[in-house]
Amino acid sequence: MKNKRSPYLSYSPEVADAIAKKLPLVALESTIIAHGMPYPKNVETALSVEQIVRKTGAIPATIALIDGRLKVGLTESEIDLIGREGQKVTKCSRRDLPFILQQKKTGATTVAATMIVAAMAEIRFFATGGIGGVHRGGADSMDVSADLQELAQTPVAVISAGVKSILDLERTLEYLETHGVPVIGFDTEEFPAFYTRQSGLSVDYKISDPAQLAEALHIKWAIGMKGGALIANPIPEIHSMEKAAIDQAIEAALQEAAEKNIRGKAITPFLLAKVEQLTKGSSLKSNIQLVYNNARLAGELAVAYSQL
Ligand code: PSU
Ligand code: MN
Repeated sequence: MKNKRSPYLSYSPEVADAIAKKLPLVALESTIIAHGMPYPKNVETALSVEQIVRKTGAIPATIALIDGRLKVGLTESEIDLIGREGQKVTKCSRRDLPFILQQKKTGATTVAATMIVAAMAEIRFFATGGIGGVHRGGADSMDVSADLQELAQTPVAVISAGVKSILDLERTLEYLETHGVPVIGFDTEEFPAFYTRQSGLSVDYKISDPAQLAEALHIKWAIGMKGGALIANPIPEIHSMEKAAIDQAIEAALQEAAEKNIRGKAITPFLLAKVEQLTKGSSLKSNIQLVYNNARLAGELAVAYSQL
């Protein structure tokens, strides 16, 4: 279906129907499918995540670039295509969108790119696993994910399980503070570190009630403030990993990345795959569970927001 807001935006039938009925929507990214998890677990996870969103009363809109269109809502076969093609699909952040559209290539959207497309479709909530941030050694390499700038300018709340310690968590939070991005801990005062609930770092606000959080965001946008918010939802205790085991895998992955001189957009997918391999799949299990947990919260927030 064509869209009046952008000639390049295409809604799936389910999303078009949800917009017509003014149902709450939750955006989902596709880089996590193509570059964040191996096939076929990536496809199974993406489909389950959509089901979890539906159970909350919201409608899922997985976002990707296909055939020169910004797709908001994917069919099962489109999700399968992105999952099967995996690393062959172009990873698209903000800078890439127009070029991948022009070339009519299949593109998987990062957090930044997913936020841009979600905002075009007026979707305010977006669930994922982890966001990009300031890389370790980032003060020297200047490797700072475009996700952080996007949070500063685009009005979408991103629900994540915090940031993986492949990144420099402290500098990531400093960067967000500088750019005015609020970090809200859902029912926690501590910023979670993706696989574990602890980081030793604090969030800006602890909020435990989705309705209260939805209202605060509503106020942010109602008073004309630009930008989004980072909602940090800790991994459920029973699925969290042992800190020593994950730290060890991350250190080894970082060392190999340095030896192989992997940089730029390739480094995040490289580290994710390496960590998964080194933990023999146990990090993947945790990763899947925390995404489910985030999808549920995002659905609840979208529903609460729609009731304001
Ligand atoms: N971190 C994760 N899982 C992911 C990503 C990051 O734990 O799948 C993906 C997201 O799509 C994120 C992107 O937006 O990597 C960040 O890439 P970069 O650092 O190149 O901006
Ligand atoms: Mn980077």
